[in-house]
Amino acid sequence: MLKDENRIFTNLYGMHDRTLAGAKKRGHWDGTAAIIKKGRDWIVNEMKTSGLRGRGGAGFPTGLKWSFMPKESDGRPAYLVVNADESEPGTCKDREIMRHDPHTLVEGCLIASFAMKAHACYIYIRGEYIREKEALQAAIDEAYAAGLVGKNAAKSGWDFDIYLTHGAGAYICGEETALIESLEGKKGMPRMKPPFPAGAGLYGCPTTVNNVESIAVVPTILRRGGDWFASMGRPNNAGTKLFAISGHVNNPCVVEEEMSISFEELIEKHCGGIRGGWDNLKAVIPGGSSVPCVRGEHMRDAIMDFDALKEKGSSLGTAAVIVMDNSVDMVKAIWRLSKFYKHESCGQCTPCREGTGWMMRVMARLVKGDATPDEIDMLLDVTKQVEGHTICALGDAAAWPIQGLIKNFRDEIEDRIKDKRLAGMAAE
Ligand code: L3W
Ligand code: SF4
Repeated sequence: MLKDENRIFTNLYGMHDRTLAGAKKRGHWDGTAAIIKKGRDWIVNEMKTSGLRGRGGAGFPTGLKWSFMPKESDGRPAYLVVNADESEPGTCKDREIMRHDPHTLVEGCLIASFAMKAHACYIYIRGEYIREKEALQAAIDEAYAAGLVGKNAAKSGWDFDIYLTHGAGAYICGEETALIESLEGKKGMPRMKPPFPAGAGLYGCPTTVNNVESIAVVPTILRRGGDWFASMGRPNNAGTKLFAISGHVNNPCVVEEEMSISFEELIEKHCGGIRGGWDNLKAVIPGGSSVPCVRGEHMRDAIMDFDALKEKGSSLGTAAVIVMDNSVDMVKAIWRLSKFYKHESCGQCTPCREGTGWMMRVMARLVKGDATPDEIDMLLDVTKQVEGHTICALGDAAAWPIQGLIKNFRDEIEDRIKDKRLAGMAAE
């Protein structure tokens, strides 16, 4: 359980002043120049010590990612790009940072950019985030007016500019290379990797793309030390984490907690329990819609971190915890997700373009019970043909929820096929 003194986001619920004056009162922008003057190697090493893993879904170690940026300049500028295109269904944690604690992000952008020799940072914010864009832009403007960014930012000797770019509502632009394409003014279509952005990213220049939460925690980690952050959670699963809990809990919320908190404690302490009690828990998608669901009875003792949820056959993803009670029609719920991925596929690679449509259509027939039992295995086989065979992770994201459904709720699909009355009810 997270102690109050270890909280990084002290204004997550907007109870305090989010302006620069309020942020400074809560300890932000304190000694920023002194941190920068400790130098790049110190910052990157401290980030490695912290054990911070990327908060955008993949959990890639942040310090390691920063260390991929070229040490010596070859004449190309370097860039930091912040992925604020928070679009994964269920995920609404970065939104709270940008609404209520935007200075944590602006200060983090300066320090992270310095560590990667970037004089410019681009924040790419989701098209639907209108108020969040206004709050973040206001924080950037305040930081410019106070000399915290711009020439000789925060009196650190480093010149630094920050630009906020508004997306247009495409989920795929949250994929880092599609985001870069969109920033360049092109259609948001993912690029093949490698090269990774650190080698050739924005305008072909060395670029690091990090999630909002990953960057917003940087100043506090460096003020308090990598060891402090690493002392929370478990080895390989360090620090504090924002969890966005939605669905059939009594009080859905976004909360900062210690990594590796148990699912039961997370739900009891912050959400007032499961709607109708624990016996009413049917399934949980623990990391945003892209990850497989887990049966309710297997979740109660679950540890909420990268390694433990992998052992449960799922993933921490973005820590968007979608709770479903016994009223949920699982087949229909997962069909709805397959419709989403079909809609958001950019269409440039065949297994995803054709596979998402194919999977959605078979799922629609399963909802109606209009299939034969052997088609369940055929559908599973198709998900395996899509998984790992596409340019970006959207193909995997479309395949995994269906794999989770078949693994955990095959009986429900079979019952629908056997008894069309159930399907009739589902179609209503
Ligand atoms: C250099 C290497 N860099 C990996 C970098 C890479 C990226 C990061 C993670 O997808 C997942 C996806 C969603 N040299 C490198 C390297 N990198 N190897 O590390 O890379 P990767 O490929 O593991 O993942 P990704 O392409 O970033 C992200 C899942 O997250 N997800 C969430 C999606 C939605 C949101 C949102 O709304 N905010 O994030 C949920 O599960 O399905 O699997 O930077 O360049 N050898
Ligand atoms: Fe586009 Fe899908 Fe291929 Fe990603 S996997 S590049 S979204 S078609």
